[in-house]
Amino acid sequence: MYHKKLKPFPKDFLWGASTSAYQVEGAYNEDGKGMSVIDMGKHPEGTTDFKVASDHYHHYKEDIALFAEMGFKAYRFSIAWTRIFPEGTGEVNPKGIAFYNDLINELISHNIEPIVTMYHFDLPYALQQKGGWSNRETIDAFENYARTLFLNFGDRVKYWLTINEQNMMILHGAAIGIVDKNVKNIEKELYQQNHNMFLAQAKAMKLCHELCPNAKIGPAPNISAIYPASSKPEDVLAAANLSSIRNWLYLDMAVFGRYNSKAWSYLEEKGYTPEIKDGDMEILKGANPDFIAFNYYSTSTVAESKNDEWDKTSIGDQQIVIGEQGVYRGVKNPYLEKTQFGWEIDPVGFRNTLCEMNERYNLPLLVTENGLGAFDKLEEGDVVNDDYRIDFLRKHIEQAQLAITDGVKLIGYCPWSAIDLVSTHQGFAKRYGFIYVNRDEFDLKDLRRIRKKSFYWYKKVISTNGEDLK
Ligand code: BGP
Repeated sequence: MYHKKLKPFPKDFLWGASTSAYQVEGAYNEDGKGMSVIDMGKHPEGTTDFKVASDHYHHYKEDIALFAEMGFKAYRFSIAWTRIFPEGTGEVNPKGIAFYNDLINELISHNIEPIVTMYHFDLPYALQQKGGWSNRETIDAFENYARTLFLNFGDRVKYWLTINEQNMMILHGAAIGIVDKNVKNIEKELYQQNHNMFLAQAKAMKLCHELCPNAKIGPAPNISAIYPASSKPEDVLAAANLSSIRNWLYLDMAVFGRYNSKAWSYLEEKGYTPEIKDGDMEILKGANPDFIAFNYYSTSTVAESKNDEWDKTSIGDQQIVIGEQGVYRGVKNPYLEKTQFGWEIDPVGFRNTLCEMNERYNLPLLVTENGLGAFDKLEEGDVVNDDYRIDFLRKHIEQAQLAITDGVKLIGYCPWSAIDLVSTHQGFAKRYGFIYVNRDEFDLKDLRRIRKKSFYWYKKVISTNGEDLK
């Protein structure tokens, strides 16, 4: 729809940016931190591990000062479960509590709203050894961890996110590195884990409302509009299939506490249905999110499945869809350009996604990731001319404003990432930040912080509340 006049971004709009603990903090074994599945897992050859990352653990004051200089109203980060409970459960590690207390206080002293992800891919390894999310004891461990977070930080944290990209963990566990490839019938196992994570999320949402009545909590999946390759009805059906499995399974559960019928029928057809115990559905129905946080990078385009061998399930990447036999087949969208890493760039798809979620759930929406991974180049005089990133973000913010004018209740925009950090599976060379961190894949150099061109641009965007995007 064309609009004669655009609505402005709301006055208290949460402009900010995001990171996650294991990708930015480093200090992987300091101050009592336990090992996570990420610390113990393999990372792809030719890419760095996560031991030092951006060393934010030791640089957090300097980093937050830079976020404040950009004018951030909010900062979305995750708490490393293994800093709070080195073994996932049991004794609390006081130094872990102290670190996040300091971090939160530092943000608040700069008038930056902390937005906390409770769990971003880094399950404690001790829990993994006992079966991880396949073991229902992990649900209790998560509830106990959630309680500890609410009791320690709930007086200052008003926005909580339960689990980052649960859907990507289930659909692309191998790319993210959190699934054991040796398990038999891996998908069935993953959908059992999925069910258990849903229960953990529901319990955390309920607990948050009991312990922190003034706080808000929501899920944080990766959501993207799915296009049919053509107007052929079978293609339209395939797009709806993928959307039910990839998007709505996760949000219908978080918001309505139910498995949507198409996703359930898919699980039945494939033999992946999880075991549901007595009382589970009541727990799932009994929790209500206050808002939906979501990560958006790209859209997917699919055609009808030919139900042959070619339609293999993709385990390649979070944003590159290949297909699944009998369900859909991924195709290239001829209207979209790609990033250097092959992800399709679709700002209008961002508006589509926002509008679709608004129509379906009618809840406030918070963007917790969106951004461009690129090989940035540090030039003479500490200059990084990342015009391509500015262009990407500008186009998405323009579409966000159009979506607001369409009636979407968008409360904030926190792109990925506040500062350079390690990618999930493509190393340090794939940079997303407004702030350049001076290190290479394997040479840590001096980890100096350098303002990129996008830093100054975003500062202006925030100071004009999204009016000046030039
Ligand atoms: C999301 C994750 C982030 C982040 C981002 C970019 O899936 O929540 O942790 O890394 O994608 O992905 P990548 O690092 O693979 O480029």
